[in-house]
Amino acid sequence: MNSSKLKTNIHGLKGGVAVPGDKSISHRSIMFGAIAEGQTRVTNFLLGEDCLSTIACFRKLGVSIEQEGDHVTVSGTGMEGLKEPKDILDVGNSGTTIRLLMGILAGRPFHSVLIGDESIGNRPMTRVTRPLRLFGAQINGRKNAEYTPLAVKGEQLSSITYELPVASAQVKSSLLFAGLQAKGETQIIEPIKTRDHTERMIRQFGGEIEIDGHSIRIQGGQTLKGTEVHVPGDISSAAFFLVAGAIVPESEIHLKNVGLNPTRTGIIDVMQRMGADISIDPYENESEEPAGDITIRSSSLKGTVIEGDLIPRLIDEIPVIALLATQAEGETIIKDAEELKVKETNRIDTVVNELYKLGADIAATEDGMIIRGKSSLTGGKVSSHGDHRIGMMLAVAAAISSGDVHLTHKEAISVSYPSFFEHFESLQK
Ligand code: SPQ
Repeated sequence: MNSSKLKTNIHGLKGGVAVPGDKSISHRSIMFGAIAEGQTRVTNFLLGEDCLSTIACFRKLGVSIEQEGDHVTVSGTGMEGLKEPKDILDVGNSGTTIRLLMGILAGRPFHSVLIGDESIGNRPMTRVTRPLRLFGAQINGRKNAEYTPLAVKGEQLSSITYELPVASAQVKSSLLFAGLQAKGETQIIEPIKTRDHTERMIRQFGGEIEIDGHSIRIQGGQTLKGTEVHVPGDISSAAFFLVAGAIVPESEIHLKNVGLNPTRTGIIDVMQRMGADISIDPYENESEEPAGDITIRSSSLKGTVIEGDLIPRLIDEIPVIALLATQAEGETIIKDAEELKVKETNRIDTVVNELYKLGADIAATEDGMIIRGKSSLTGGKVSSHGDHRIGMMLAVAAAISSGDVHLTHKEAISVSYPSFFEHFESLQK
């Protein structure tokens, strides 16, 4: 197997990085652009493989999408204008694409088949296929539509009231897309608040949505209008440099235009609680999605407990927070995070196993992990297991390792951050 030797023993990361556009917002900009009437212009679109899969799927649904660098123009067809795809819709590695797309297809009067890569084939889909069937959609697939390949035959949908059994922005968003097409008012109740990009975008595209605590109501039959979407930098990508800046000695990193939506900033709260030296300079603009600049400097850190309502606000950052915790004095406990088991990999197992190989004192629990610091990472042979976030976390771990670190499946990083190594190296000069 091909493995890459990563840079180790790094000191003094210095400089600035503008991380690429937010993945969640980029996906949604294409989806809303497609189902809206008129043109949508997107700037700072993420050119990661996942978002390119979303573009490819909507082209197959008859939507004209032009892309020039990170500028994308979507010629919206309106919900009614989507066409039956003549080919299979391949979502690649993207859970967001398949789950949200199913909510749109559930109400379209045609037949479509969805597949993805090996990782997608192991990720649970009943969380969306069950409620979409309650709306009236016909969905078939392996193990009673738990796994891909999935076949969707859209129907005229009837609204539902649905309490989400798991805190998931993907499930919520999928049901909001179905609710937009259903007769009457749909109500969705979240157990814990999750990222709210879909709700914000419905308003941005001229739609109406009522949010009252954990309850969301949407009327079916609304027409959305194309608009301009400026995608802020992805805080989930910035997270790797936030942690690198905190743990690589003598570092100072400036991160520009990072999305600061409060449903995503759990990592900042946790890092501040652990003693990180972070300063935030929020932009004063009217945009739907808040953003700003962040500066991080290395500092000493202490362990903490991460649990409950905080988990959905930092779910994708847990792999790199686990690395951060290896460099904090004392114990860090991460709990209530069972959802990590159904990501691109089982992220409890992959984080624990790979960091353990590098010398960390880390153990898995039923719903998270326990990390004891501060430990010296000594190096070893590790793998991303095809998971972009594990790959980038290991590259940052290598930076503080004393011995050689060899990484296999480094290519997975292109899913969300194709220029990651270029940006990381620019801070090492
Ligand atoms: O799209 P995908 O593959 O599910 O990507 C991940 C990631 O790490 O990039 C999760 F593995 O992000 C999800 C996130 O975990 C993106 C997302 C969204 O855009 O709505 C929501 C979260 O997933 P979930 O299952 O909690 O709704």
